[in-house]
Amino acid sequence: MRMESRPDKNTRLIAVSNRLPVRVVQTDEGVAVRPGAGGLVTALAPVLRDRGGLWIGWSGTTFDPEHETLLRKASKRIGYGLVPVPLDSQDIDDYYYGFSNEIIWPLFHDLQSRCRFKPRYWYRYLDVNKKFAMCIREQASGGDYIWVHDYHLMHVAFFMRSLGLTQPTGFFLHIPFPPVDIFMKLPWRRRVLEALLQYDLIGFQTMRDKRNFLNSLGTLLPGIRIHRRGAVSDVKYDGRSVRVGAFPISIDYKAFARDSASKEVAEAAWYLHEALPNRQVILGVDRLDYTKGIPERLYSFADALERFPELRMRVSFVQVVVPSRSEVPEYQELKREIERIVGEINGRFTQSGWVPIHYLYRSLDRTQLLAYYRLAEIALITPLKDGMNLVCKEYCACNLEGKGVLILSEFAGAAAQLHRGALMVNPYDVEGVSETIFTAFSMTSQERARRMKILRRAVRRKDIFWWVNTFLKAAFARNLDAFPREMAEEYVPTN
Ligand code: ADQ
Repeated sequence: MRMESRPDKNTRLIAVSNRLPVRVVQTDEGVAVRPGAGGLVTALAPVLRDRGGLWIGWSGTTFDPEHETLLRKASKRIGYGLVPVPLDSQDIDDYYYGFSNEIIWPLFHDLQSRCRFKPRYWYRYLDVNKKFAMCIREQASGGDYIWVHDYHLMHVAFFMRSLGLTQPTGFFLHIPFPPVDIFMKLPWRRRVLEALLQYDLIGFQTMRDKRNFLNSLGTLLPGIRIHRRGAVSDVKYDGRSVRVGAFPISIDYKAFARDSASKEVAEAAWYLHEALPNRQVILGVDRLDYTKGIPERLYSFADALERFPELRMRVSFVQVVVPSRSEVPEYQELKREIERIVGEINGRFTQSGWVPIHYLYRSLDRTQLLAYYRLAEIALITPLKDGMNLVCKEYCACNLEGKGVLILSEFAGAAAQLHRGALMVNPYDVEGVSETIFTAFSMTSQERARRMKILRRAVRRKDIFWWVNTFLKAAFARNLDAFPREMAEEYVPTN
């Protein structure tokens, strides 16, 4: 089925993800459909429109038949189909909050002590993945390519096959894949691996994740044959041939560069920086999540103020935290912890006319977000582990004057592509991060411009459209010679 080098014109694309690219929300006037944001929608929408495609996913709220009518109308507006998968509140509790976010999310970010391996979660995860497969059966026809996204839906191809569907199906994991010793903790480890091998192509963010996955296959599935060749490997198991590759996701570089050059953004940036005169702005932007390393980052900043008093009055740290999973007690606890640390540091260092940390707990509109990207002299992006991290790429795309310095965690997937221009840090190393903050602060404008040029080029060359094309090319290519080893960048620490 996948023998052409590209999907031909008649191949319809069906995207499948936990969430639809729109949200169904309750407003004062009743239920409404709002557009979802994010790179994935930007990248897939033109392909879906072009091919009369579909997007299948959860609408973000418990199912009501009225939603289908609303989504049908919205489909007409946006130019491709929107098909909701009906989930009830027990599904959402046990499949979404439970299996996906209390087991797979922490485990795959190497934080196994946060996992709650409740069997109930597993059974519900299987039920919901089957619901997705049944929805695909209702919608799909012979010439479709099914592209399933992320850790909530690892079993969809398995259920598709058991329902007799044979369409070529790809899977992309947006989060990291853990090393085998950690993956082994998952009580259902073998079943998850075997289910993943029902896809025809499995994509990871980095070579690190791909290698971890192949090592788990080699350890847990005797008899598997892995041909590691280049950036896309070939795996043979149980009479099937499966492709496994690394495809670093990215952003719509041109749109970020263009929009950050707008008058509106320039003005917003000017006003925000005017309020912080004669200071370098250090910026952190993250979803509220324990994987993003926010407390560790705050402690590093405090250490920098302590050991490098030259920084006092001369830097302002703006930390934007976007609300996320706010119904979960663990996330509420993290919010309280962050607020306590911010209070402690500000209480200790604030002087007349200078507050060291500006803490924003809210979602910013695009103009505001881009204004912060444009004005910040330093971006401090230090997740404990991250599939890719798009914020660092967005920061580079918006850095039109080349005056910004990117400090980046070694454990972000983006490290593989950006390590040549960024200052790399281990987010657990408080003193190392603090010294790097001082290095960035002291960096000459020539060195900043040199590094930012490298960064911007890297993001521009492999943007979100490159990502979609490369994944689909790997799905349809006759052979894998087009994916040589050199294509796969990797970060290797130097000290
Ligand atoms: P996330 O964990 O959500 O994504 P990230 O890649 O950084 O992390 O994306 C966050 C997105 O939210 C960015 O596009 C950013 O613009 C937006 N955003 C951030 N702050 C905002 C704010 N204050 N207001 C509005 N929008 C804001 C998961 C994985 C990542 C992987 C992506 C994509 O965890 O590792 O990079 O998927 O595959």
